[in-house]
Amino acid sequence: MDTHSPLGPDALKALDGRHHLHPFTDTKALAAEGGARLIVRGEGVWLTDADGQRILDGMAGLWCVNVGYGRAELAEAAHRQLLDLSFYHGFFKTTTEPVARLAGKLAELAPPGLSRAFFANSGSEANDTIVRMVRHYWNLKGRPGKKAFISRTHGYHGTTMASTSLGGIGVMHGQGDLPLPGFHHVMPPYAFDLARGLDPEAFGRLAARAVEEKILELGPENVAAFIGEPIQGAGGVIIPPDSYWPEINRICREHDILLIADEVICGFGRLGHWFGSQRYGIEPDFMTLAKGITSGYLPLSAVMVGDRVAETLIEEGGEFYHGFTYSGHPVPCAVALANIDLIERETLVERVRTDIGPYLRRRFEEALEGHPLVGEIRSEGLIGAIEIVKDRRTRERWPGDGKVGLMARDHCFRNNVIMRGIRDSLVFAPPLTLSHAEADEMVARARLSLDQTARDLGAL
Ligand code: PXG
Repeated sequence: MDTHSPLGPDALKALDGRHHLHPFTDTKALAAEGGARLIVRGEGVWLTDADGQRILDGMAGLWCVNVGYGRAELAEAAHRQLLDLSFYHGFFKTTTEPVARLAGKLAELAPPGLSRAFFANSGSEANDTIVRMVRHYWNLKGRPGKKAFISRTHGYHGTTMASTSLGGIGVMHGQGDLPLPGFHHVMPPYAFDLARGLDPEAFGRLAARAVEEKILELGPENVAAFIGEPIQGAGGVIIPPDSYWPEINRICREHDILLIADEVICGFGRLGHWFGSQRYGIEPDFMTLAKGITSGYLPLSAVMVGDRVAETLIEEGGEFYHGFTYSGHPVPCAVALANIDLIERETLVERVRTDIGPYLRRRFEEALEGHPLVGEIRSEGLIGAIEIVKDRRTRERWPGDGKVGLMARDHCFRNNVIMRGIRDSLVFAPPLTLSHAEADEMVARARLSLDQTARDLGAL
C-alpha cells in the first residue's frame, strides 16, 4: 500500500478495524459497535474527531497531557533535537546534552536525596527496572532473603509481567498467570468503600497497618519493598487520608523496607505539587516518573533513585546489566525539558493547587448537589472521582458490578466530554491548563451525562 495516498475517515476506520489490535480493548465488542472513533486534532484541552466534533478531554489523554495539546514549544524542541542529534545513547561511556540536563533538572525538582535518574520509555519499564534494582540492592547488602514486594489492591503499576504483578488489578492477573511469585497485595486506603463509619484519619492508620501486618506475616527479613501511588489513579482515584503516608514512612523505616512512590500519574503538577510525595510527605527511596514528564508528547520514563540505594549500587554493584535501546533518548528528553520549562513559566503547579483545582471541585459540588446517583465527590489538585451509588445514605451500589460506571462514561463520550468509568465511579484528570470556562463546560456535560444515566436506571 502507498503510505502517502490520502485516505478518508471511513477507509482509516476500516483499516484500523482489520489490522489494529487496540490496548485494553475487547476487539470483538469494538467491531460490533462499528469500530473506533477517529481523533484527528488536539488543541489545549480539546480534541477534534473525523466528523468535526469537538471533545473536551477531561482525562488529559491517559492522565498525561499536563500542558494541553498542540504546544508549539514542545514540537519545536523535538524538531531542533531531531536535526541536531536524532539519536545517541548512554551505554558505552557517552552522553548527550538533553539527557544530562534533564537528569539534573529532575534531581532539582525531586524531594531531597533523590538525585539520580535512570531513563526508560514507559512507566511499566521504569517499574520493572526498580524491581531489578531493589533485588540487586538487597543482594549487595548481603540480605538476599529480602525479595518480596508489597503493593495495594486497585494499584496500577503497568502491564509488563513484573509491573502487572506489582499492580493489584484482578482482571489483569487473570491473564498471563500472574502475579509472579513474591508479589503480595494489601487493602488500599479507599475510605469510601472500606472505612465503614470509621473517621478518615483512623481509617488511614488502619489501612497503613495492613501493610505492617503483611510485613510481619511474611517476615521483615523477606520483604524488599513497598510500592504505592501517592493517589491511586487507574484503580479509581483513591485519595488516602493524610494519616496514611506518614505511617507508611514509619513502617518502612522500622522494618528496613524500601519505599517506592509510583508518581506516574501524580507527578508533574497533577496534585498541585511537583510530586505527590511532596503533597503527602512521602520519603521514598525510588520515584517512578512517566506520562507528565513529557506531557505525553513523546514516550519517556525515569526512575529516580535515592542516595542510599544509588551509593550501594554505584560503590558495590559493578556494571548494572540493564538498559533499553532508548534509555535516555535525546529527543524525548529535550521535549521533557521544554515541558518542565513551560510548567514553570506558566506556574501550572501553583495554579492547580490554588486556583483551577479548587475551582473545578467547587463547580462539581454545586452542580451535583443532591444528585440521586452521586455518593461522593473527591479530588486533589486536578484529579478526582465521582462515586455512583444506588442509595446515597447507605452507599449501596447498583447491581451489575461496575456496569453503571461504564454507562455514565459512554454518555460522557456521546456528550463530547471524556471521563473514565472505573467500576462505579466517573473519574477526571484534565490538562492543568483547563480554563474556568472549560471547567464549567466540563461540569455541565458531566451533569448531563449523569442525568441521562439516572434516567436509564429509572432513578430520575
Ligand atoms: N504507574 C502508574 C501509576 C500508571 O498510572 C503506569 C505505571 C504504567 O505506565 P505505562 O507508561 O507503561 O503505561 C501507569 C499507567 C487508564 C490507564 O486507562 C492508565 C495507565 C495506562 C494506560 C491506561 O487508566 N497508567
